[in-house]
This record gives sequence, structure tokens and C-alpha cells, in this order.
Amino acid sequence: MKMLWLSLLTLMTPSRTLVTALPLRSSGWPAGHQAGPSEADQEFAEEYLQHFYGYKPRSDRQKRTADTDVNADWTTGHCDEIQRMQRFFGLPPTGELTNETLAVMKRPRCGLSDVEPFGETIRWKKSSLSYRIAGYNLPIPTSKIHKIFRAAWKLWSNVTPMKFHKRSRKEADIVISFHIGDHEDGSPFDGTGGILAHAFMPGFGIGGDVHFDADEDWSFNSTGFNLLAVAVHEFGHALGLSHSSDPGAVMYPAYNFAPKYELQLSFRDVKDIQRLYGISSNFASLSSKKPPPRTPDKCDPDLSFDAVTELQQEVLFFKDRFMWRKHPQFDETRLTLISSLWPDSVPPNLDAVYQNVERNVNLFFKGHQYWVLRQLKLEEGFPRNISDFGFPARIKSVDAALHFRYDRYTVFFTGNQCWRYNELQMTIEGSATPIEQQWPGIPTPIDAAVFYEGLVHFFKGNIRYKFDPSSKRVVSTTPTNDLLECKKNDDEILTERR
Ligand code: 0DY
Ligand code: CA
Ligand code: ZN
Ligand code: ZN
Repeated sequence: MKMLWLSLLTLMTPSRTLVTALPLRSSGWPAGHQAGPSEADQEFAEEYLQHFYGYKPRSDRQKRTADTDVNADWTTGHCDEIQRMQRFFGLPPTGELTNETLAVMKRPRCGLSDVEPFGETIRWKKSSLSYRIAGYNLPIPTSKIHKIFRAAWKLWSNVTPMKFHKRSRKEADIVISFHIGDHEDGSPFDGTGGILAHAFMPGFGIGGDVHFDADEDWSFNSTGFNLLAVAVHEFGHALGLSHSSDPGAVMYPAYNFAPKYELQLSFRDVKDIQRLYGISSNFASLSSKKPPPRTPDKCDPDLSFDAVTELQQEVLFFKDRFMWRKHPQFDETRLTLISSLWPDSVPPNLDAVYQNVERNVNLFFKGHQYWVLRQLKLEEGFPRNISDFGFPARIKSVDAALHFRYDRYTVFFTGNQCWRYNELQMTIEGSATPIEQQWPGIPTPIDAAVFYEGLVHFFKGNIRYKFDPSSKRVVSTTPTNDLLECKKNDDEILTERR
């Protein structure tokens, strides 16, 4: 991830040392008065100062009386920004738009703003941005592409005071285009897969522009890559966001779109963009109706799990649309989206999961449905109804499933009862028994259960109960999240500080 972001930085924000290293001339400046700049030059300079020096046009500056000298008036209005720009380039800080000043402005340069020192925030200095769609010829109809881009901008304008307008002709702040292979910006595309798109950080010229790899199978449903999902990510870059280490974020460096899950900005994305541009006036009412989803935090003392299972040598802890994977060889438990391992087939907010080693399948339960996956593939005909297991009709869901691989049976937990399911005969043995009888000391209903290191681990809320099946008693209780080892990596600490 770090690599991706580093390469993005070097590719997308051409070094500004290039600008500062330009030879500075110290002599030969014209001393006398010179003819004022043309209107076209004024317009150019105005845009330049807006982009790089945070110049904000004020409406009173536009008001000109008939008898004022237009050039003098323009220069007075821009004096401060021109001086700052002149100092930056080693020009005499006259505050006037001299020919030399104009010449320096017109030199090719990178898209970064000079106002904010490197390492600080790069963002647009105005709240209304224009975008233009240039040079597309794709299997998707134009009207559909327009709709997708409008929807992608809307996600960002919902939470910030930013406004985005489509332009069909004329220049635009953000030019969106589709390209194949080398398209002469130093970052060639790579055919199908790999790099899907890239964007330039806010700035003049190519700054803010978004390029999509035309070799990809772009789609607006579930085949290929979802254009909306990638557009939202790229527009985030075009607005000045870098990659996020939060796997729930749209700005996560890898394509993580799950068609079953509605595309929305995560809490992290919203925080990051609002740090750059502030909060939209209707944000409070919007987010009270539908708050941006938070990514679960392994260090949250109130963390609870939806389900826990063994998977090969790993233990998987499920929460919402995420899971932590604990591998005996790695001391760090990594958070990933469930969809990054099982794309499209497994739903979020599961009730129970278990692995049947003998049959080499994993079973996922949610509500009255269950899914059987062999390796990473969904078996045909699933999801099916949990009545298959032989539960009476009153059982509408299960709380947890506990598989005993050596004895070939699985215990299902429902409320304060449990059921013993014989995996060989594929039937429930006898009828339900009270949990307190089979598993004394375990509170009900439970969230999750797993067999791990010779003990049964029950999870309820933020407490984990270690149960010894041979002596039939709880041997210890610990916080639910202690197996995840709450140690934050640098990335996470950095993102949280913001
Ligand atoms: N562009 O913004 C990217 O991040 C490039 C890589 C960069 C070094 C130029 C890129 O296309 N990354 C792929 C991507 O899907 C990585 C991949 O998994 N193939 N990025 C866009 C994306 C789309 C949707 C990311 C998310 C969601 N999270
Ligand atoms: Ca590609
Ligand atoms: Zn490009
Ligand atoms: Zn990216």
C-alpha cells in the first residue's frame, strides 16, 4: 500500500524542485513604465494567481468606473499575490504584472500550488469547480457516462461546500478522459487489469485531471470494473486526497467495490475531505439520516464480533462487511473486506460461519439463509434455507456455529438453546438442549463461537469466555478484542491523528 501511494506521489505530482531550481535573473529589469498587459494576459494571470496563490476574485474588484485606468485597477487588486509570486521566483517584488512576471507565469511548470509548503495540504482554492469529459469512445453510452460522473461528484459535494459543474466546451478545471497505454503524461496505462485510472492533484493545467484506462472492461453494473466506484476514488485524488489505509474507505488503494454493498463514502473519506474543504451546510441532516459507515476498530474496548471461524490455519473474526485474519505465522492481524476474499458471494453482517474441513467447504449463515463455498467459489444453488439442517420452522436464524472437526459434528446456537448436527448423517441429533446445561457459565444469546487451541471460545459483547469442554467449565474471561492484539501500525496512527 505504501508503495502504491509513493509511486502515485512521484508520478502524479511532478517535483516542484523543478520550479525552484530555475535560473534566477537578477539584472536587466526594465526600469521605466511599460505598456500595461493585454486583457488576455490579465485573464491568464488571474487564473494563475487563483490556482497557485490562493487569489480570490472579489465582486467589488469587478466594478469599474468609466474613468479608472483598467490596468492600474487590475494590478492594484492583485498586488499582494503578484508580489508573493515574484518573491518566490526571485523577481523584483514590484507587485506589477510586468512582462517578465508574465513570462515566468507562462513557463511550463508542475501543478502544485506555491502557497503551501510541500507536505502540506494541496487543495482547490475555490468552491466551484468545472469538469469536462474529453475524448471518450467506449461501449457505454455517453449519456450513461455523464450520469455516472454526476453521481460520483455528488458523493463529494454532499459532504462539503464544493460544487461541480459539467462544461461541454471551453476550458475546465478538471478534464476527464479515457486513454490507452502511453498517453504522454509520463504514466502509461498497462492494458487490462493493474492500473485502472489515475488522477492529478489539484492545480493548474493538468492538475486535477482524471485519466481512465480505456483498455478496462468498464461497467455500470457488476461485470468488469465499476466505473462509478473508480470515478469516486479518482475524483477524491483530483480534490487532493491521497490513499487511505482504511480498507473501508473509497480512497483505499485497491479496487474494493462489492456490488452487493451500496457505494458510499466511509467515515474516513468524509473526515479527510472535510479537513480540506469544510462541511456542507446540510451535512448534519444528511448524516443523521444515513451516517457514513465507520470501519470497525480492533482497539475499540466495546468491539463485538458477528461470527468467528477457523479457516485452514487461520482464525477469522467477522464484523459488518469486514474481517480480521489471524495467522499463526504473522503476529499482526490485518483487517480486510470480506469481499476481498470472497467477492460478491458472501453478504455483510453475518450471523455464523464455520469450516467443514472434511468436506473442504465453508458455511456462512445470515438470517434464514446459508451459503456454501468451496475454496473461494460459491456452490451452485446457494443461498439455501437453513431448514435444510432439520431445524423446526420456528428457528429463523442461528447465533453461532461451533464445528468439531475430529468428531464430525457441529453445534448450532439459537437463543438459549443449542443443537447438535451430525455432519456424516446430515441430521440434528435429538432435540434442542439448554445452553446452560451443555455449556454452564455461558451467557445467552451468544454472538460467536470457535474451537481454537484446544478450547472453545465463546463471544458475547465485549467479553470472550474460554471454555474447557472436558471439565465443562469456563476457565477464563478476557476482552473480546484481545486476540486481535491492539497494536496500531504507523499508517493507522497517522490517519487517526488527522
Ligand atoms: N489510481 O487512483 C490508483 O490508485 C491506481 C494506481 C496508481 C499507482 C496510479 C490504480 O488504478 N489502482 C488500482 C485501483 O483500482 C489498484 C487495483 O486494485 N487495481 N484504483 C482505483 C480504485 C477504485 C475503486 C480504488 C478503490 C475503489 N478503493
Ligand atoms: Ca489497466
Ligand atoms: Zn494519464
Ligand atoms: Zn488511487
